Amino acid sequence: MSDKELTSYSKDFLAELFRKMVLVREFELRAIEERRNGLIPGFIHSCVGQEASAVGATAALTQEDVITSTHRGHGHLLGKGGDPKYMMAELAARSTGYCLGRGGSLHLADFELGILGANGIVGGGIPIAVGAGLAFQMRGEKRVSLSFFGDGATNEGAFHEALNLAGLWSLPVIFLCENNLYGEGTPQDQQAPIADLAKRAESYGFPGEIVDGNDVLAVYEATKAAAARARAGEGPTMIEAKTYRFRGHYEGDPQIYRKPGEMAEWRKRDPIPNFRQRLLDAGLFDAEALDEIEADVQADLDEAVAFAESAPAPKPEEALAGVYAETHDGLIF
Ligand SMILES: Cc1ncc(C[n+]2csc(CCOP(=O)(O)OP(=O)(O)O)c2C)c(N)n1
Ligand SMILES: [Mg+2]
Repeated sequence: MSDKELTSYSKDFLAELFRKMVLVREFELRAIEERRNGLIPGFIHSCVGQEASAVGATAALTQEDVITSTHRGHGHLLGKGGDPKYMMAELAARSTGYCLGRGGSLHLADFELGILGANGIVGGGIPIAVGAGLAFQMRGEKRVSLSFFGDGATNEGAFHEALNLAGLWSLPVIFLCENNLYGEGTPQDQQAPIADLAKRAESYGFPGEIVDGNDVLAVYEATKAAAARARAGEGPTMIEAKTYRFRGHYEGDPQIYRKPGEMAEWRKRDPIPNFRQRLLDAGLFDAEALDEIEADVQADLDEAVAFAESAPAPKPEEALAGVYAETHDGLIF
């Protein structure tokens, strides 16, 4: 648990952290339900259980800062201000979705909100975040780029190349590893020779820090400090948020790889009920106020599902629109 007193934060800020974590959890559960109902085609990699890292990290960024995300990215997007209506419509392959219904979960993006994109390629977002950080440095902008990725991604070449350059050039980048102990069905101890992945940062010349990834305030504080370092020109930071996913790698995953008792242990550390209890114990909110936030989230999600249902699918004849760009002399690429 983060050591700072809850009362040192504003009530609005704490309520917003709670609301966003509930939104992420309930968005995922609703998307899973709507997939069963036939509204959503394709895979869903939900981040149920990992809400604190998504919400805590993005709460420490400004709108001008950017993120890159993963195949498990709905929480990252919602944290950064993504609209559940456009997300739900995109998941449902409707023309009103973020990518006009052509991309789905793995391609969600909103450049205006600094969301440079989810990514179906494991580790694929990490070099993109480094490129954004390089652009900010070259333009003299005090912006920060944050890349979310999983434990499995830290075994990809792209991770090592990206961290090396970011360290060499002191780029304003935060590498936020959500270590949920598995890469698909492979336990972390069968895919890497070390358990604490944050150690990898040291070999690229910058600090790596481990935080309780189920404590939204701990992740927020670590990210805030890393963002301050980046803005001061002191270079990158890696944050390893230790966490756990409560559902399968994808919906339908039989999850035969889980260690006995592991889920029950992590369930005790569920980020949302624990944060709710902290807010109640501190006397900052009563149960009714928090219930109301939960009810508001459900209303927003009802609206998001209705928005997705009411929209048409993209037209086949428009399939190539936006794929090619015309140059000044009319050539199409
Ligand atoms: C380059 C690449 N290799 C393999 C895959 C297949 N794949 C999709 S998700 C995944 C596991 C990723 O594990 P991790 O980075 O820990 O993220 P998590 O799923 O745990 O959030 C794999 C191997 C892929 N999409 N891209
Ligand atoms: Mg993982």
